[in-house]
Amino acid sequence: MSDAAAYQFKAGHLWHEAQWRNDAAFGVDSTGKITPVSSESPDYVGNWVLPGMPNLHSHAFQRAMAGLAERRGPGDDSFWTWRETMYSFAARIGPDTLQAIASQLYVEMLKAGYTQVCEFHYLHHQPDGTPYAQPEAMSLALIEAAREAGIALTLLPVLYMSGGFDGRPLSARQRRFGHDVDAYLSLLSNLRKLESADVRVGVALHSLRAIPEQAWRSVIEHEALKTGPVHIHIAEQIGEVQDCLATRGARPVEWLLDHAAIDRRWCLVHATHLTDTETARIARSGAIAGLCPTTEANLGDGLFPLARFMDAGGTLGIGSDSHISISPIEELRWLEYGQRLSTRHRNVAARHADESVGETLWRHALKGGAQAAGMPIGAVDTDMRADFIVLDNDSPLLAARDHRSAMDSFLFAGNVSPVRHVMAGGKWVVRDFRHRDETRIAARYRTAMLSLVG
Ligand code: NGQ
Ligand code: ZN
Repeated sequence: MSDAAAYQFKAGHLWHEAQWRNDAAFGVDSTGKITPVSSESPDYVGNWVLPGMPNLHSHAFQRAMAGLAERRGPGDDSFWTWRETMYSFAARIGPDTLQAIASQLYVEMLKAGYTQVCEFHYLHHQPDGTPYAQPEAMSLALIEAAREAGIALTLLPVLYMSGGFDGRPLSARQRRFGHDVDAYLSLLSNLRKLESADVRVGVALHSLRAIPEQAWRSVIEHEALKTGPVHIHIAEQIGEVQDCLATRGARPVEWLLDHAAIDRRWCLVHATHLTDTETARIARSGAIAGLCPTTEANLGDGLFPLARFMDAGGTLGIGSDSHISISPIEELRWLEYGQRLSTRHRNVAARHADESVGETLWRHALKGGAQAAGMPIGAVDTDMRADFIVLDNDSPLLAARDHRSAMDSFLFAGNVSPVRHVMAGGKWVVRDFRHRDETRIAARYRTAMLSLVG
Protein backbone atom coordinates (compact mmCIF):
# COMPACT_ATOMS: atom_id res chain seq x y z
CA MET A 1 0.00 0.00 0.00
CA SER A 2 1.76 3.10 -1.20
CA ASP A 3 -0.09 5.68 0.89
CA ALA A 4 -0.41 3.54 4.01
CA ALA A 5 -0.88 5.79 7.01
CA ALA A 6 2.35 6.21 8.86
CA TYR A 7 0.58 7.43 12.01
CA GLN A 8 -2.91 7.69 13.45
CA PHE A 9 -3.33 10.20 16.25
CA LYS A 10 -5.94 11.39 18.69
CA ALA A 11 -5.66 14.66 20.62
CA GLY A 12 -7.53 15.79 23.72
CA HIS A 13 -7.90 19.18 22.00
CA LEU A 14 -6.83 20.10 18.49
CA TRP A 15 -6.67 23.74 17.37
CA HIS A 16 -8.71 23.85 14.19
CA GLU A 17 -10.41 26.68 12.33
CA ALA A 18 -10.23 29.21 15.12
CA GLN A 19 -11.22 26.93 17.96
CA TRP A 20 -10.32 23.89 20.01
CA ARG A 21 -11.94 20.71 18.80
CA ASN A 22 -12.36 18.00 21.46
CA ASP A 23 -11.13 14.45 20.95
CA ALA A 24 -9.98 15.07 17.41
CA ALA A 25 -8.33 12.30 15.40
CA PHE A 26 -6.19 12.55 12.28
CA GLY A 27 -3.72 10.51 10.31
CA VAL A 28 -0.31 11.26 8.80
CA ASP A 29 0.69 9.41 5.65
CA SER A 30 4.13 8.30 4.57
CA THR A 31 4.53 11.38 2.35
CA GLY A 32 4.20 13.63 5.40
CA LYS A 33 0.66 14.88 4.82
CA ILE A 34 -2.40 14.89 7.03
CA THR A 35 -5.07 12.29 6.13
CA PRO A 36 -8.47 11.50 7.57
CA VAL A 37 -8.21 9.02 10.43
CA SER A 38 -8.68 5.39 9.44
CA SER A 39 -7.94 3.51 12.65
CA GLU A 40 -10.43 2.61 15.37
CA SER A 41 -7.78 3.15 18.03
CA PRO A 42 -5.47 6.03 17.12
CA ASP A 43 -2.53 6.80 19.44
CA TYR A 44 -3.13 9.49 22.04
CA VAL A 45 -0.61 12.23 21.24
CA GLY A 46 -1.39 14.87 23.88
CA ASN A 47 -4.04 17.12 25.37
CA TRP A 48 -3.24 20.35 23.49
CA VAL A 49 -2.17 20.01 19.84
CA LEU A 50 -1.73 23.02 17.53
CA PRO A 51 -0.58 23.58 13.94
CA GLY A 52 3.08 24.63 13.90
CA MET A 53 3.68 28.33 13.38
CA PRO A 54 5.23 29.64 10.13
CA ASN A 55 8.06 32.14 10.64
CA LEU A 56 7.60 34.56 7.77
CA HIS A 57 10.84 36.54 8.04
CA SER A 58 14.37 35.35 8.76
CA HIS A 59 17.92 36.48 8.05
CA ALA A 60 19.58 33.32 9.38
CA PHE A 61 23.14 34.64 9.66
CA GLN A 62 22.04 37.39 12.07
CA ARG A 63 21.34 34.79 14.75
CA ALA A 64 25.08 34.52 15.33
CA MET A 65 25.35 38.21 16.31
CA ALA A 66 22.34 38.24 18.64
CA GLY A 67 23.46 39.91 21.87
CA LEU A 68 26.61 41.41 20.35
CA ALA A 69 25.09 44.79 19.53
CA GLU A 70 23.66 45.74 22.92
CA ARG A 71 26.61 47.82 24.16
CA ARG A 72 26.42 51.54 23.49
CA GLY A 73 28.65 52.92 20.75
CA PRO A 74 30.46 56.27 20.71
CA GLY A 75 27.37 58.23 19.67
CA ASP A 76 23.63 57.85 19.70
CA ASP A 77 22.79 54.29 18.63
CA SER A 78 20.08 53.59 16.09
CA PHE A 79 18.91 51.13 13.50
CA TRP A 80 21.59 52.52 11.18
CA THR A 81 24.47 52.05 13.63
CA TRP A 82 23.21 48.49 14.29
CA ARG A 83 23.27 47.94 10.54
CA GLU A 84 26.97 48.84 10.41
CA THR A 85 27.70 46.25 13.11
CA MET A 86 25.59 43.73 11.21
CA TYR A 87 27.45 44.46 7.96
CA SER A 88 30.85 43.91 9.55
CA PHE A 89 29.59 40.65 11.01
CA ALA A 90 28.10 39.52 7.69
CA ALA A 91 31.45 40.07 5.99
CA ARG A 92 32.91 37.11 7.91
CA ILE A 93 30.31 34.56 6.86
CA GLY A 94 30.73 32.02 4.07
CA PRO A 95 28.74 28.93 3.03
CA ASP A 96 30.02 26.59 5.77
CA THR A 97 29.50 29.05 8.61
CA LEU A 98 26.10 29.98 7.18
CA GLN A 99 25.03 26.35 7.20
CA ALA A 100 26.30 25.85 10.75
CA ILE A 101 24.44 28.95 11.98
CA ALA A 102 21.25 28.30 10.05
CA SER A 103 20.90 24.67 11.10
CA GLN A 104 21.33 25.64 14.77
CA LEU A 105 18.79 28.44 14.28
CA TYR A 106 16.28 26.10 12.61
CA VAL A 107 16.64 23.56 15.43
CA GLU A 108 15.85 26.35 17.89
CA MET A 109 12.87 27.40 15.77
CA LEU A 110 11.43 23.88 15.75
CA LYS A 111 11.88 23.54 19.51
CA ALA A 112 10.04 26.85 19.94
CA GLY A 113 7.10 25.73 17.76
CA TYR A 114 7.95 27.18 14.34
CA THR A 115 7.68 24.47 11.67
CA GLN A 116 8.36 26.61 8.60
CA VAL A 117 10.67 29.50 7.81
CA CYS A 118 10.74 32.13 5.06
CA GLU A 119 14.41 32.95 4.52
CA PHE A 120 14.90 36.49 3.16
CA HIS A 121 18.34 35.77 1.79
CA TYR A 122 20.68 38.44 0.43
CA LEU A 123 24.18 37.24 1.39
CA HIS A 124 24.75 35.88 -2.10
CA HIS A 125 28.39 36.46 -3.08
CA GLN A 126 31.84 36.38 -1.54
CA PRO A 127 32.57 39.25 0.87
CA ASP A 128 34.28 41.32 -1.85
CA GLY A 129 31.28 40.91 -4.15
CA THR A 130 32.75 38.24 -6.47
CA PRO A 131 30.30 35.40 -7.09
CA TYR A 132 31.23 32.03 -5.60
CA ALA A 133 32.51 29.34 -8.00
CA GLN A 134 29.07 27.85 -7.52
CA PRO A 135 26.96 31.03 -7.66
CA GLU A 136 24.15 29.50 -5.55
CA ALA A 137 26.52 28.32 -2.79
CA MET A 138 24.96 30.43 -0.03
CA SER A 139 21.40 29.50 -1.00
CA LEU A 140 22.37 25.84 -1.06
CA ALA A 141 23.80 26.18 2.45
CA LEU A 142 20.38 27.39 3.66
CA ILE A 143 18.53 24.59 1.87
CA GLU A 144 20.88 22.03 3.40
CA ALA A 145 20.48 23.57 6.87
CA ALA A 146 16.69 23.36 6.61
CA ARG A 147 16.94 19.72 5.51
CA GLU A 148 19.25 18.82 8.41
CA ALA A 149 16.94 20.45 10.93
CA GLY A 150 13.75 19.20 9.27
CA ILE A 151 11.98 22.55 8.88
CA ALA A 152 9.96 23.57 5.80
CA LEU A 153 11.70 26.36 3.90
CA THR A 154 10.47 29.14 1.66
CA LEU A 155 13.70 30.47 0.22
CA LEU A 156 13.38 34.09 -0.88
CA PRO A 157 16.50 35.07 -2.82
CA VAL A 158 16.72 38.84 -2.55
CA LEU A 159 17.19 41.32 -5.37
CA TYR A 160 19.40 44.14 -4.10
CA MET A 161 20.65 46.69 -6.63
CA SER A 162 21.30 50.09 -5.08
CA GLY A 163 22.41 51.58 -1.78
CA GLY A 164 19.71 54.21 -1.32
CA PHE A 165 16.64 55.98 -2.71
CA ASP A 166 18.88 58.22 -4.81
CA GLY A 167 20.00 55.13 -6.74
CA ARG A 168 23.60 55.29 -5.44
CA PRO A 169 25.71 52.19 -6.07
CA LEU A 170 26.12 49.53 -3.40
CA SER A 171 28.73 50.32 -0.76
CA ALA A 172 31.78 48.05 -0.45
CA ARG A 173 30.06 46.02 2.26
CA GLN A 174 26.83 45.73 0.28
CA ARG A 175 28.51 44.47 -2.86
CA ARG A 176 28.01 40.84 -1.95
CA PHE A 177 24.23 41.39 -1.89
CA GLY A 178 23.98 42.67 -5.45
CA HIS A 179 22.69 41.37 -8.78
CA ASP A 180 21.56 42.98 -11.98
CA VAL A 181 18.10 41.88 -13.05
CA ASP A 182 19.31 39.19 -15.49
CA ALA A 183 21.73 37.59 -13.04
CA TYR A 184 19.02 37.61 -10.39
CA LEU A 185 16.52 35.92 -12.68
CA SER A 186 19.00 33.24 -13.54
CA LEU A 187 19.66 32.60 -9.82
CA LEU A 188 15.92 32.36 -9.32
CA SER A 189 15.40 29.90 -12.13
CA ASN A 190 18.29 27.70 -10.95
CA LEU A 191 16.90 27.63 -7.44
CA ARG A 192 13.38 26.90 -8.60
CA LYS A 193 14.66 23.61 -10.01
CA LEU A 194 15.32 22.57 -6.42
CA GLU A 195 11.74 23.02 -5.24
CA SER A 196 10.21 20.04 -3.43
CA ALA A 197 7.56 19.27 -0.84
CA ASP A 198 9.92 20.81 1.73
CA VAL A 199 11.36 23.74 -0.22
CA ARG A 200 9.54 26.51 -1.99
CA VAL A 201 11.30 29.37 -3.81
CA GLY A 202 9.71 32.81 -3.85
CA VAL A 203 10.93 36.31 -4.63
CA ALA A 204 12.19 39.09 -2.38
CA LEU A 205 12.89 42.71 -3.25
CA HIS A 206 15.08 43.99 -0.44
CA SER A 207 13.34 47.36 -0.13
CA LEU A 208 12.31 50.27 -2.30
CA ARG A 209 15.67 51.89 -1.57
CA ALA A 210 17.47 48.82 -3.01
CA ILE A 211 15.66 48.83 -6.38
CA PRO A 212 16.29 51.94 -8.51
CA GLU A 213 13.15 53.55 -9.82
CA GLN A 214 14.22 52.98 -13.47
CA ALA A 215 14.58 49.22 -12.85
CA TRP A 216 11.30 48.86 -10.99
CA ARG A 217 8.96 48.27 -13.90
CA SER A 218 11.07 45.63 -15.66
CA VAL A 219 11.47 43.78 -12.38
CA ILE A 220 7.89 43.95 -11.25
CA GLU A 221 6.41 42.96 -14.59
CA HIS A 222 8.73 40.04 -15.19
CA GLU A 223 7.19 36.60 -15.77
CA ALA A 224 9.28 35.10 -12.95
CA LEU A 225 7.40 37.25 -10.43
CA LYS A 226 3.99 36.15 -11.57
CA THR A 227 3.81 33.07 -9.33
CA GLY A 228 4.64 32.40 -5.70
CA PRO A 229 5.20 34.71 -2.77
CA VAL A 230 6.82 38.15 -3.13
CA HIS A 231 8.30 39.73 0.01
CA ILE A 232 9.65 43.26 0.53
CA HIS A 233 10.92 45.33 3.48
CA ILE A 234 8.82 48.48 3.66
CA ALA A 235 8.55 51.52 5.96
CA GLU A 236 10.51 50.19 8.94
CA GLN A 237 12.24 53.46 9.81
CA ILE A 238 11.06 57.07 9.74
CA GLY A 239 14.28 57.89 7.86
CA GLU A 240 13.28 55.75 4.92
CA VAL A 241 9.79 57.22 4.85
CA GLN A 242 11.37 60.68 4.63
CA ASP A 243 13.87 59.64 1.93
CA CYS A 244 11.10 58.07 -0.10
CA LEU A 245 8.98 61.21 0.19
CA ALA A 246 11.94 63.37 -0.82
CA THR A 247 12.95 61.30 -3.86
CA ARG A 248 9.67 59.81 -5.06
CA GLY A 249 7.10 62.22 -3.69
CA ALA A 250 5.22 59.50 -1.82
CA ARG A 251 5.52 57.42 1.31
CA PRO A 252 6.91 53.88 0.80
CA VAL A 253 3.64 51.97 1.19
CA GLU A 254 1.80 54.56 -0.85
CA TRP A 255 4.43 54.35 -3.60
CA LEU A 256 4.40 50.56 -3.60
CA LEU A 257 0.61 50.33 -3.82
CA ASP A 258 0.64 52.81 -6.70
CA HIS A 259 3.43 51.04 -8.64
CA ALA A 260 2.67 47.33 -8.32
CA ALA A 261 -0.41 45.13 -8.33
CA ILE A 262 -0.22 44.28 -4.65
CA ASP A 263 -2.32 41.24 -3.78
CA ARG A 264 -2.33 38.30 -1.39
CA ARG A 265 0.95 36.97 -2.78
CA TRP A 266 2.75 39.95 -1.27
CA CYS A 267 4.23 40.14 2.20
CA LEU A 268 5.05 43.66 3.38
CA VAL A 269 7.68 43.16 6.05
CA HIS A 270 7.90 45.85 8.74
CA ALA A 271 4.89 47.82 7.54
CA THR A 272 5.56 49.90 10.63
CA HIS A 273 5.04 53.52 9.69
CA LEU A 274 1.61 53.84 8.08
CA THR A 275 -0.99 56.51 7.62
CA ASP A 276 -4.61 55.48 8.16
CA THR A 277 -5.13 55.40 4.40
CA GLU A 278 -2.09 53.18 3.85
CA THR A 279 -3.27 50.85 6.61
CA ALA A 280 -6.69 50.47 5.01
CA ARG A 281 -5.21 50.02 1.54
CA ILE A 282 -2.87 47.19 2.63
CA ALA A 283 -5.77 45.48 4.39
CA ARG A 284 -7.92 45.76 1.29
CA SER A 285 -5.17 44.45 -1.01
CA GLY A 286 -5.04 41.11 0.83
CA ALA A 287 -1.26 41.44 1.28
CA ILE A 288 0.24 40.23 4.53
CA ALA A 289 1.70 42.63 7.05
CA GLY A 290 4.88 40.79 8.10
CA LEU A 291 5.47 41.80 11.71
CA CYS A 292 8.61 41.02 13.70
CA PRO A 293 7.84 42.54 17.10
CA THR A 294 10.96 41.46 19.04
CA THR A 295 13.35 42.65 16.32
CA GLU A 296 11.32 45.82 15.76
CA ALA A 297 11.55 46.51 19.49
CA ASN A 298 15.25 45.67 19.59
CA LEU A 299 16.03 47.98 16.67
CA GLY A 300 13.83 50.82 17.88
CA ASP A 301 11.58 50.78 14.83
CA GLY A 302 8.17 51.82 16.10
CA LEU A 303 4.74 50.27 16.42
CA PHE A 304 2.37 48.93 13.81
CA PRO A 305 -1.26 50.18 13.93
CA LEU A 306 -2.63 46.78 14.91
CA ALA A 307 -6.19 47.63 15.91
CA ARG A 308 -6.88 49.74 12.85
CA PHE A 309 -5.42 47.07 10.55
CA MET A 310 -7.43 44.27 12.15
CA ASP A 311 -10.63 46.30 12.02
CA ALA A 312 -10.04 46.81 8.30
CA GLY A 313 -9.82 43.03 7.84
CA GLY A 314 -6.03 42.90 7.31
CA THR A 315 -3.92 39.73 7.24
CA LEU A 316 -0.80 39.49 9.39
CA GLY A 317 1.94 37.05 10.26
CA ILE A 318 5.05 36.97 12.44
CA GLY A 319 8.77 36.59 11.86
CA SER A 320 11.83 36.44 14.07
CA ASP A 321 13.89 38.43 11.56
CA SER A 322 17.23 39.23 13.31
CA HIS A 323 16.60 36.37 15.81
CA ILE A 324 17.20 38.40 18.90
CA SER A 325 14.47 36.03 20.11
CA ILE A 326 13.23 32.76 18.60
CA SER A 327 9.79 32.25 20.01
CA PRO A 328 6.32 32.60 18.52
CA ILE A 329 5.12 33.13 22.09
CA GLU A 330 7.33 36.17 22.52
CA GLU A 331 6.50 37.63 19.10
CA LEU A 332 2.77 37.44 19.74
CA ARG A 333 3.09 38.62 23.32
CA TRP A 334 5.07 41.69 22.24
CA LEU A 335 2.74 42.38 19.38
CA GLU A 336 -0.01 42.78 21.94
CA TYR A 337 2.08 44.38 24.70
CA GLY A 338 3.41 47.11 22.40
CA GLN A 339 -0.17 48.13 21.76
CA ARG A 340 -1.11 48.01 25.43
CA LEU A 341 1.86 50.20 26.37
CA SER A 342 1.16 52.79 23.73
CA THR A 343 -2.65 52.92 24.04
CA ARG A 344 -2.90 52.25 27.80
CA HIS A 345 -5.65 49.72 27.10
CA ARG A 346 -5.80 45.95 27.56
CA ASN A 347 -6.77 43.11 25.19
CA VAL A 348 -6.18 45.14 22.04
CA ALA A 349 -5.90 42.32 19.48
CA ALA A 350 -9.26 40.94 20.62
CA ARG A 351 -11.58 43.23 18.73
CA HIS A 352 -14.90 41.84 20.04
CA ALA A 353 -16.37 41.10 23.44
CA ASP A 354 -15.44 37.69 24.85
CA GLU A 355 -12.70 37.13 22.26
CA SER A 356 -9.40 35.74 23.51
CA VAL A 357 -6.26 37.72 22.63
CA GLY A 358 -4.12 34.58 22.40
CA GLU A 359 -6.57 32.71 20.18
CA THR A 360 -7.02 35.71 17.90
CA LEU A 361 -3.29 36.21 17.47
CA TRP A 362 -2.45 32.53 16.93
CA ARG A 363 -5.20 32.24 14.33
CA HIS A 364 -4.11 35.35 12.44
CA ALA A 365 -0.42 34.46 12.49
CA LEU A 366 -1.10 30.94 11.21
CA LYS A 367 -3.16 32.24 8.33
CA GLY A 368 -0.84 35.08 7.32
CA GLY A 369 2.24 32.93 7.82
CA ALA A 370 0.91 30.17 5.57
CA GLN A 371 -0.03 32.71 2.93
CA ALA A 372 3.42 34.30 3.06
CA ALA A 373 5.09 30.90 2.80
CA GLY A 374 3.10 29.81 -0.24
CA MET A 375 2.90 26.25 1.13
CA PRO A 376 -0.01 24.03 2.26
CA ILE A 377 0.53 24.69 5.97
CA GLY A 378 -1.17 26.38 8.91
CA ALA A 379 -3.85 23.78 9.73
CA VAL A 380 -3.99 20.15 10.79
CA ASP A 381 -6.29 19.21 7.95
CA THR A 382 -6.44 16.72 5.08
CA ASP A 383 -3.66 17.21 2.49
CA MET A 384 -1.86 19.82 4.55
CA ARG A 385 1.75 19.26 5.55
CA ALA A 386 1.84 17.36 8.83
CA ASP A 387 3.33 20.20 10.89
CA PHE A 388 2.08 20.35 14.47
CA ILE A 389 3.19 20.93 18.02
CA VAL A 390 2.13 19.14 21.19
CA LEU A 391 2.15 21.01 24.47
CA ASP A 392 3.45 19.37 27.63
CA ASN A 393 0.61 17.70 29.52
CA ASP A 394 2.69 18.01 32.69
CA SER A 395 3.29 21.74 32.41
CA PRO A 396 1.98 23.55 35.54
CA LEU A 397 1.08 26.37 33.17
CA LEU A 398 -1.74 24.30 31.74
CA ALA A 399 -3.04 22.88 35.01
CA ALA A 400 -6.81 23.34 35.28
CA ARG A 401 -6.97 25.14 31.94
CA ASP A 402 -9.83 24.43 29.57
CA HIS A 403 -10.69 25.32 25.99
CA ARG A 404 -11.38 28.93 27.00
CA SER A 405 -8.11 29.54 28.79
CA ALA A 406 -5.43 27.20 27.39
CA MET A 407 -4.25 29.40 24.51
CA ASP A 408 -3.96 32.56 26.59
CA SER A 409 -2.08 30.70 29.31
CA PHE A 410 0.25 29.20 26.69
CA LEU A 411 0.97 32.57 25.06
CA PHE A 412 0.91 34.99 27.97
CA ALA A 413 1.70 33.20 31.20
CA GLY A 414 4.81 31.09 30.77
CA ASN A 415 8.54 31.60 30.98
CA VAL A 416 9.46 28.02 30.14
CA SER A 417 8.07 26.93 26.79
CA PRO A 418 5.57 24.07 27.10
CA VAL A 419 6.23 22.95 23.47
CA ARG A 420 7.14 19.29 24.15
CA HIS A 421 6.88 17.42 20.82
CA VAL A 422 7.04 18.76 17.27
CA MET A 423 6.19 16.96 14.05
CA ALA A 424 7.29 18.60 10.80
CA GLY A 425 6.58 17.17 7.36
CA GLY A 426 5.33 13.96 9.00
CA LYS A 427 8.53 13.40 11.00
CA TRP A 428 9.09 13.72 14.74
CA VAL A 429 11.81 16.36 14.83
CA VAL A 430 11.40 17.23 18.52
CA ARG A 431 10.50 14.63 21.16
CA ASP A 432 10.39 15.46 24.86
CA PHE A 433 11.90 18.91 24.22
CA ARG A 434 14.91 17.51 22.34
CA HIS A 435 15.61 17.85 18.63
CA ARG A 436 16.68 14.62 16.94
CA ASP A 437 20.10 16.02 15.92
CA GLU A 438 20.62 18.88 18.35
CA THR A 439 23.88 17.67 19.90
CA ARG A 440 25.78 17.43 16.63
CA ILE A 441 24.32 20.65 15.22
CA ALA A 442 25.09 22.63 18.40
CA ALA A 443 28.68 21.33 18.50
CA ARG A 444 29.27 22.42 14.91
CA TYR A 445 27.68 25.80 15.67
CA ARG A 446 30.05 26.34 18.61
CA THR A 447 33.06 25.62 16.42
CA ALA A 448 31.77 28.00 13.75
CA MET A 449 31.17 30.73 16.34
CA LEU A 450 34.70 30.40 17.74
CA SER A 451 36.08 30.88 14.25
CA LEU A 452 33.88 33.97 13.76
CA VAL A 453 34.05 35.77 17.08
CA GLY A 454 36.65 33.88 19.13
C1 NGQ B 1 18.25 43.46 6.74
N1 NGQ B 1 17.02 43.99 8.73
O1 NGQ B 1 18.16 43.45 5.53
O2 NGQ B 1 18.87 42.59 7.36
C2 NGQ B 1 17.54 44.53 7.52
C3 NGQ B 1 18.48 45.66 7.83
C4 NGQ B 1 18.35 47.24 5.89
C5 NGQ B 1 15.95 44.54 9.33
N2 NGQ B 1 15.35 45.50 8.72
C6 NGQ B 1 19.17 46.27 6.68
N3 NGQ B 1 15.55 44.14 10.48
O3 NGQ B 1 17.14 47.33 6.05
O4 NGQ B 1 18.97 47.92 5.08
ZN1 ZN C 1 14.45 41.77 7.34
